[in-house]
Amino acid sequence: MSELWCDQGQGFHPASTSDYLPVPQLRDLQLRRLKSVVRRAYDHVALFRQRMDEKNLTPNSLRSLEDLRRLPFTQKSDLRDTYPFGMFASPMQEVVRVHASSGTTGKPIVVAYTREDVAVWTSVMVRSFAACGLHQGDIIQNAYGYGLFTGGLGAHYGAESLGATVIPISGGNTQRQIMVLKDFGVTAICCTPSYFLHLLDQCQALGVNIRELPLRAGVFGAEPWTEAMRLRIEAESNIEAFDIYGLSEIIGPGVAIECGHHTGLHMFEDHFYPEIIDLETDQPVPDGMEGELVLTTLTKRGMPMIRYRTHDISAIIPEECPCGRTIRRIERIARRSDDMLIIRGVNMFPSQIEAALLAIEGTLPHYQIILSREQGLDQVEVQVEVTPELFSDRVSALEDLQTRLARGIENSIGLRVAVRLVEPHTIQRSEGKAKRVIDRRTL
Ligand code: DLL
Repeated sequence: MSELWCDQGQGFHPASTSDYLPVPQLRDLQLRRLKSVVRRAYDHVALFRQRMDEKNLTPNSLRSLEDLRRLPFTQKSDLRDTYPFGMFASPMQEVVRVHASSGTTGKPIVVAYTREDVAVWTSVMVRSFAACGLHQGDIIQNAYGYGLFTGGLGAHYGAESLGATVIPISGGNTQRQIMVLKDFGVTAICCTPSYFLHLLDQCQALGVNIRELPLRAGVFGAEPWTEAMRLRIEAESNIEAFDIYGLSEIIGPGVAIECGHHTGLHMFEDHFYPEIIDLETDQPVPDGMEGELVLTTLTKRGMPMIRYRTHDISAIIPEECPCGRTIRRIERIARRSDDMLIIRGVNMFPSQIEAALLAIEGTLPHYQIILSREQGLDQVEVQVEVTPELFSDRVSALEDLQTRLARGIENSIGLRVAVRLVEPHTIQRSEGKAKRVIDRRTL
């Protein structure tokens, strides 16, 4: 990893040579790294070796980047099935950090970083911030959550290494966020786009004119958002809004980022190799066509991921970007091919709510999850039918059930939700697949 740092008159700026490598050199580098990461996964991850053996493949089968398509996919369920550490390729002594993210059931998926992985992660976050025009002298309010979620620490290390001043405020406590935004001369903010909309609403309610503050950039990600949201954010706050993409399984934030042209997200493909596969056939599609994004980590040591199915829908943009970066762009991610929901930046699956409901007696397996947005904040209501016996019971029994369900769901997904108990047969039945989720979130 050779990151060139040079003084461009505004403090130290990462010139990020890796963003501008001549394409043949980049492909060479990718192939060399791919061979080495496949070897590492084969030697140290039993599940990967077994899948390769089943296909009669060895790391030596890989001669070109195109050969990648012959390799087996990795799925989120593989991480769940080998919970907690089964996909690690490094001994625990070399793992300096773990993070975790929601799986489809009660258990999270766990990801590992060696010291080298943290350094790579930091470098791609530095390159991300630089693509947003940030540098030493910027004051970055980092409102991504710190903890098992990768957002907080990922952005933190990157911002610090950039030479900027980081305010590690983490998520939540909107009044304090606004006070800091106002009083600390913040020039950039990192948070989910929906939380920023909430901040805008609250600024207005508190009579704070955000347009008069030095804030000039927002680095928004961890959930899908739209061009309409960007337009509203930029018009109301007079900042430039950048889309940042990433996922725990691959590294966290910093897999791809928009540059100032805002025409897709540049993938740091010297570290993460993208493929797009057809949703029906699972076969790679040509550049420009939409499909599921599949990612291979080229340099990860702690937990390499080979052909990881993100379930995020995107396309590779074949045209060169006017910014001159040679790393390719992907289309912004607007939807997924599975039923994962992202609520206030937290990932969850309806199956997690279902499991929490089924664990408690008195409910019927009929429920619906209703998502809405109030003052920019996602709200979740879980409507659940209760048994006829319970419904004719005392009010206190119903209240008690409601509390237990809310607690069970919160334990499972880590978010407080409103639970509404409804009479048997009130939730609309569907003739085919049950419609479990009604998403009324707009803007
Ligand atoms: O959300 C990492 C992250 C943190 C990215 C902060 C950006 C900023 P996970 O919690 O593992 O990791 O969730 C990953 O979130 O597969 C997408 O479905 C979704 N996602 C992340 N960024 C974007 C984005 C972090 N910019 C999952 N646009 C991914 C759309 C996004 N969806």
